[in-house]
Amino acid sequence: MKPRWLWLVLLLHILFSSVQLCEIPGGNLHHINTLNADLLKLTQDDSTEPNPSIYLALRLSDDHNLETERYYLERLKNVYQPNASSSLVAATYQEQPGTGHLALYLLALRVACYNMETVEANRLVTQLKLHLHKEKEKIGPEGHGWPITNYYQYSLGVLAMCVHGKMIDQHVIRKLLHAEEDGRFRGKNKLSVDTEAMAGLAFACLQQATIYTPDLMAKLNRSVEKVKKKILQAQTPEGAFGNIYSSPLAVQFLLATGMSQKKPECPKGMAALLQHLEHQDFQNILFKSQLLPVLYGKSYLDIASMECHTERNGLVISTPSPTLAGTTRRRKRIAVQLIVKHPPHSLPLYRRVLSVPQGSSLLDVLKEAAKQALSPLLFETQDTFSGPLLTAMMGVKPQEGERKYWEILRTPSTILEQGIADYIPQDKETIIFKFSPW
Ligand code: B12
Repeated sequence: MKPRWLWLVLLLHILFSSVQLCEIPGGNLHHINTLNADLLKLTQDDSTEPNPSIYLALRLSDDHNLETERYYLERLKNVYQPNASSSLVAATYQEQPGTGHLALYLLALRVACYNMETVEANRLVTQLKLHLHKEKEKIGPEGHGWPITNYYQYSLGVLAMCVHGKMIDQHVIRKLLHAEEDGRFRGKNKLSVDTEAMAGLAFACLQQATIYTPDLMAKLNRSVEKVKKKILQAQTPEGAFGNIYSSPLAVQFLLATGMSQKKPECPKGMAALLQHLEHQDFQNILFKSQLLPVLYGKSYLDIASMECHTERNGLVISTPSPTLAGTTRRRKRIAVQLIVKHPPHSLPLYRRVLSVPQGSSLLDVLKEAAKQALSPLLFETQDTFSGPLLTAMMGVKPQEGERKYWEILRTPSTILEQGIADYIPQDKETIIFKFSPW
């Protein structure tokens, strides 16, 4: 943990230097290095599946630990290309990776300057093409349906193809343009800034390609401006775009599209991000890995021009901070109420007040509820790149293809901006789990 005065000095330095530029000068800033080293440390955890987003962040950094990066790429290959991998302990992907995962992996290969002129690499590109085709078909000719995954992953797929300089079926692009124009990047009647930003990055990449018709180019130009307008309008008084977790990607988009340096929105957003970094002590992996490129003034669009030579190789893996043994004993206990709702049934499927140590995560509360001898809570989770997603409660889960999920709210109706592993409930708080459409 850094002393507070050091954070303050760094923050002031960064804020001062970002007044004119929507970029932070990288390199010697200590806390950028801390985030960098922190992500590097995450690569050492062999117990979790490697995450291409972490790799993208490390590669887009100005400071590297090339050996660790090489090792992590090998781990990614073991998962996504088990046949091509030389490792004997190759982990096999249970099913074919879906659109988003495949797209992230292809971005990882490009950011590593991997030779794509191989049968295996071409097979992956073809696979992504096929995924995008199926996503497009699922949306339907009128554009009223939804992709198989979601528009965020659809955009990631388009971005990955574009970054590799691959020609994309213009119908696939037009579907995404149409969805943007039609305001379909929404969740719960609220703009999904993450999705806008990811689609915006894909459009911005396509803008730079010279292989599409003038009519399509004109549409792309218009959409980039629209995305920019929506993202800027989504800025909160505190400076976040949408919420703090969508802000790194939003700033990536603004950087990639040459946000006017005279405008105050970008430095304001950057200040909010830095403040969050300071206060939250680097919690969320997705947030961290989408933020690091921003701190170097980069975006996922920069992957397209990666050259991979003369890289600064000196980043060291930080040693674990000493834990204060015994200080967690005798924590005050708090009461948290859990309610599980399954509309239209008016009676909750579950309701109980649990007693847990202060500082417990919501996941800890769920585990405590599951341990109760009398009417235990039943729940299931699925590991994702954002952490454990709550997938089933009291045996209720979405059917194959059903657009429903377990929404998490704080009474009376505040939608949580964090998942079960990250959210820390307060004393006497009531958390509602509601099986909802999305
Ligand atoms: C689409 C989406 C959803 C969809 C996913 C369904 C689907 N099949 O597409 C639905 C509507 C279910 C959803 C739900 C939630 N979401 Co959401 N979601 C996204 C979005 C826009 C894209 C995810 C994606 O496809 N990633 C790409 C693929 C390749 O990565 P992946 O890890 O395989 O993706 C899976 C996970 O991201 C998972 N997922 C989606 N949301 C969340 C949230 C959490 C906390 C976890 C652990 C997993 C998870 O669903 C994806 C598909 O399987 C992201 C934005 C982003 N920047 O990632 C927000 C995002 C991840 N969601 C977020 C939140 C807060 C939630 C909810 C907690 C909201 C709530 N209060 O109910 C719930 C999860 C509740 C639960 N049951 O655990 C936040 C997470 C912030 C954080 N602090 O971690 C994000 C970053 C949006 C934001 N800026 O606020 N989400």
